[in-house]
Amino acid sequence: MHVINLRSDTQTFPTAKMLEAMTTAPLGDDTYDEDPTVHKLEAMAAALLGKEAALLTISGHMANLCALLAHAKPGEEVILDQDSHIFYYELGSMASVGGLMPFPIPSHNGALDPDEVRRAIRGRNLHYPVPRVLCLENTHNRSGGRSQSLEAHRAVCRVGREAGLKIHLDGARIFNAAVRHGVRAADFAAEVDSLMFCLSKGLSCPLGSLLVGSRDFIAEADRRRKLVGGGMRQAGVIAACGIVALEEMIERLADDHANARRLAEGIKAIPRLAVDLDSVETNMVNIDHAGAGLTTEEVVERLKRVGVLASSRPPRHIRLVTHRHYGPADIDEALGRIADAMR
Ligand code: TLP
Repeated sequence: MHVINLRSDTQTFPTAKMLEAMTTAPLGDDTYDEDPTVHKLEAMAAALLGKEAALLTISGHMANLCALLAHAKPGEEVILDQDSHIFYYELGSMASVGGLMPFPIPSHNGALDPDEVRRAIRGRNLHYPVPRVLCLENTHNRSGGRSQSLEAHRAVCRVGREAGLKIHLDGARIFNAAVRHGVRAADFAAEVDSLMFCLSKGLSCPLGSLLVGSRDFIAEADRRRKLVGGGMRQAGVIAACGIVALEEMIERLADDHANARRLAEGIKAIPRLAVDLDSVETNMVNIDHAGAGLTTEEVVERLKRVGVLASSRPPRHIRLVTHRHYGPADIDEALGRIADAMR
């Protein structure tokens, strides 16, 4: 039985062309700023997102952290969603490494409400930390891959800009958002000071993320990357994959979205599981298993036994993420197995 691994789009392997590119790319020492393949990828990323410069990092977490460290000083405040990846899954690194003060506020279906952001931005007062950064996330992981429209994005960015905040967008899956809304990723980037996107998710690279912004900002972020031990040497081997990803892997994300919808519609027909079809906007499906009377880990374990890997979103959800390795036939196979497992 072949395992159908829907834990995350991070589970994707590099394509044959990526592996070939890794072995043929010209290399140099990136710490000396001499890797031509890194230069090429960073220039491509900056151009694609409409920013002056870009910086390659090992992970999305590192790119987010470098961005925050470059934007804010210790004691300054970062307004962000309490369900954002940065707040929920990044070990509080902004506080432990950077001395930054997170100010978490709720999101609604993955989006921050402009009025709630406005209320969270406190004026200058002897007692308050200085609000410095507003963080956004699109697509939004914990809401099940929901994606804010360009209009919604612009509305919330306007609030941050009017208050003089720096705006950072965790766009780990910004191309999923762009494909979903039929706009350019650069349209989202135009509203923010910095944007991070991942090569290692639906774009299928083995690792790597890019941070984009102004030349001055990227120079600062480069110093922060070194500070957190993220300087690299012949990083062109990573960058070579990224170049292939940017050339070939973006448009196909629409297939992942169609497969997520197929999956969600199938789940709806399985007794004891529930899914909100409206929430399935990109490549993720959050499934409510409360009707099964099992814990999240028990559901994940049952699925594992039938060869379907899911990730847990306790207390009552599991998450399935579609990606390049599985087409409609695999989705149907997974649905059959899930139905068996829940019987
Ligand atoms: N998300 C991973 C896990 O960490 C949950 C996943 O499987 O979805 N921002 C967002 C919105 C993300 O979803 C992730 C990874 C990151 C940042 C961090 O990227 P990496 O894993 O490269 O540090």
